[in-house]
Amino acid sequence: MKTAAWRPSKMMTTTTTKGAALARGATTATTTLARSTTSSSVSAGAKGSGVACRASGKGKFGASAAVSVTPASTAVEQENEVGTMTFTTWLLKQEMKGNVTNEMAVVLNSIALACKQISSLVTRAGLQGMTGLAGEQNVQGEDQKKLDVISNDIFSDCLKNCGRTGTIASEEEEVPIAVEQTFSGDYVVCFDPLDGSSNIDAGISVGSIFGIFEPNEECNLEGKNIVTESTDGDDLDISQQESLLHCCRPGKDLLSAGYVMYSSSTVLVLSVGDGVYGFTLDTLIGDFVLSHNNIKIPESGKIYSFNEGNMKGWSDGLKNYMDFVKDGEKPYSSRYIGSLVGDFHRTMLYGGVYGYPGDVRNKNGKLRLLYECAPMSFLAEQAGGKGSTGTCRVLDIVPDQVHQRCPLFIGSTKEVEIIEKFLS
Ligand code: FDP
Repeated sequence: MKTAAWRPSKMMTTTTTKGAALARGATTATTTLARSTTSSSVSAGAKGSGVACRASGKGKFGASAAVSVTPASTAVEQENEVGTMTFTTWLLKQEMKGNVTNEMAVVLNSIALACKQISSLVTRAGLQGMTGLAGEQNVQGEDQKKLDVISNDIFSDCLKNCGRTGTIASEEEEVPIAVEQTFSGDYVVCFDPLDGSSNIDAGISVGSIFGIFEPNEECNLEGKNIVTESTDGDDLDISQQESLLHCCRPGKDLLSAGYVMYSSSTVLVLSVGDGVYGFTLDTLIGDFVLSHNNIKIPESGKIYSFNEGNMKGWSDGLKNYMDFVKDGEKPYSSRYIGSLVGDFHRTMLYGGVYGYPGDVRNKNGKLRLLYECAPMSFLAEQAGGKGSTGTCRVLDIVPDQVHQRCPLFIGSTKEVEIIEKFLS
């Protein structure tokens, strides 16, 4: 692929940088990009028909999407893309490689749009009276912050309005929702719109996390081990049960997963099943720009990230591990923000291990499988690391509840394996 073919045309730059383009939704941006690419190098699916490029399997899509793709960029060309390639352009490139459908690109663009809006709110929360509690509790019995509620609305609206999302499941909603506005694609998106929100009022990093599945074609409830009532004990109707079935899938079925960290900069990190890429929000142009090319977690790293205040309730094996990391000539360093996205992002870049174990009171710990542990484990594996419950691979767990919790040890492969040994 000649680099020139990928340079944003004037038209693309205008479309993706104007705030108005954001409000109009991701569809416009994607189709404009598709049109501005040399037609000889784009398959029918990538040109925006949205039909030829239907999902056909995990992480890779129909051969039609890849038919006329030219050879991969050289390492040097990829390096040149850092700091210049926008997220939308990158998505188009993934489409041409056959890694995403046209429809999936629209969904991902709508998530990027939601996260830009949330980023802006997080930055100004202290000035605009958006700190503090909303006065309600979410389904997990946790106090909802005002920004939790607003972020959930933004995330849900963007996903619904893009017309390519069939089912959404949010940390803030009791049951998954079937999206009426869906036009095609019907992707299933599980998300936590604002993770780590207990940190907001202190201005500490928070984040959004998401995972995307194909719609479950075998959405037949018969014989499926699915809960038929909500956490409040209300019966779920058939549509709600089907939505649940769409979401209750093992992480290994994810097509894409990612997070956005709202910190000193806003960073979108995601995988579409072909490595992990990071994009930093350039607030001057209002767009995410490639900043982390093909992230790989260091194989080992002497940083451990646990809430040691909970140690009293941990297993003996884990207590022994805590002694191990403090032992020896060069003990490990302890780093714990208490905000999963921030702690995981550091682990991705510097190596080490993040853990939220079960304890005597909560044997599955605190973190939620579908929109915390599974997406992060998908990213960890894509970056050459590991996500484990201590005894098994997180991505193999098939949930039977949307808000199911799971112990998590994640990060550098060697470090996670050391913990597994202590726990075996
Ligand atoms: P929060 O409660 O602030 O939303 O699962 C949510 C989470 O934050 C994670 O982001 C964070 O890693 C963890 O909880 C922190 O839990 P502890 O306060 O128990 O350490």
